[in-house]
Amino acid sequence: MFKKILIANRGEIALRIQRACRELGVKAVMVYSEADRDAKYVRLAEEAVCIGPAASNLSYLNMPAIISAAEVTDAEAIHPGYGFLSENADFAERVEKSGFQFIGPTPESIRLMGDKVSAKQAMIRAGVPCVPGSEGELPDDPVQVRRIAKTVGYPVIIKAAGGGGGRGMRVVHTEAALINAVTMTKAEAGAAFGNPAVYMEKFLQNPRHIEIQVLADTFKNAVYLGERDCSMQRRHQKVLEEAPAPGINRKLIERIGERCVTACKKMGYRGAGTFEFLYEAGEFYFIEMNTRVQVEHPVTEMVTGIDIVKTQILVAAGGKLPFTQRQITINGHAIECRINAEDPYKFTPSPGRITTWHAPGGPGVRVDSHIYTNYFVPPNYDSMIGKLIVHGDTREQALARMRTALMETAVEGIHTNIPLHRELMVDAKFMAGGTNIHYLEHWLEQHKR
Ligand code: MV4
Repeated sequence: MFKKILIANRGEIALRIQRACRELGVKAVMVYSEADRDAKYVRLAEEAVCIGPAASNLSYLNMPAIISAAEVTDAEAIHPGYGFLSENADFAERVEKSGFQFIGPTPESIRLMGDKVSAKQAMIRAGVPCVPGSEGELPDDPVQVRRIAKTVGYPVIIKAAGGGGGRGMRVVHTEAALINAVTMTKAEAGAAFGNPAVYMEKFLQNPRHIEIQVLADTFKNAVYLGERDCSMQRRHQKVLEEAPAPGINRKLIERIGERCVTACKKMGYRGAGTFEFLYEAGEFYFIEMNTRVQVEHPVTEMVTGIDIVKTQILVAAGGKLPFTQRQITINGHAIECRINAEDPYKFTPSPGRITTWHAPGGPGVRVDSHIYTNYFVPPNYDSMIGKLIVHGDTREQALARMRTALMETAVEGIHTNIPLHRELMVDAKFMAGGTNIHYLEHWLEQHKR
């Protein structure tokens, strides 16, 4: 095991990784920006290095500053968390060229999955079901593009190879609108991602967003830890997640999970990863793979009892996965509500000083947050200030526990989206389970105030 690792992130995930380090007996070096110097996890750390001013591009995205911090503190490995540099293949490469272990997959895996066209091709080769569409990048010839769209069938969606997470895509309903949409998406993709390549898929109208968590070691062992339902989202920002996904056939999930495992083994995948699928009419369609630990990893931890962050560190240190697929079982149900510093209905950010913080508790309640009374939420970063996770024997019990936990939670001094979560937990359609990716946006439209 490593003696010391550097945590190249901030906020709740920095604290989450620090906790995993303590359990493993690994020393953690925290890096922080000037805006985060008072953070509790920085104060609690044995070592902390300021890497620059508040602006992310000068601190948490500053590769030389982070690598220098690892050098001066004699850390052996770097955990990137999520966001920031976590899926930057060049960073992973620079970390390893500087003699540190990157706690994540190889730069090659990150690059392969970062290009959504090569990712899809790798999945097709591994037998992972994908959305029907162009096999690879769209050609320049408009005649061929029209022919592909005709075969796929309208509506289609044009997506940038360099995009992902909802960036660089366009839905096309008619042949008349096709070529212009392709031209526009290519131009935007070239400007935004430095890669004008686009591909085409059948546009699924009412899917759910279901993702499969995997873990792999460097000895060709890989497992899947079941699925998460992340359909409750607004503008590609997940609002809450749960595991397992309500109403989906377990045998089908097992078959898809096995394909994900096969894909991991084929590409020599290492560490934690997530296969994102759209699920519609009883079928799974791969869309993207995330090569990092995700915000919503706790719901999987709660239903499997597996510590994903500890396992990331273990396999990065050259350890074997400490469990086999047969030993992994899904127990009960977990729900996570993301707590954001924002207006609950207008969604405008609400940074500032937290004057009161009362955390909930009781059986099956977990709080992943770095906040405290008198904490100042800086305006420079994402508005998520923590996550409230509950576990129950059944979905109904988890819902009941979440309602109680949300009732007990008090945040004063800033606005949060807790009132929105309180309403969603008593919404009849959400309570029934299985709402699709459009449900929350429609709900918000109807509950305008
Ligand atoms: C799609 C789709 C429908 N059909 N692809 C958006 C984020 C990116 N990861 C992929 N996205 C979508 N791809 C096909 N072929 C609908 C979406 C989509 C979506 C997907 C997951 C979660 C929320 C979403 C919200 C709008 C659109």
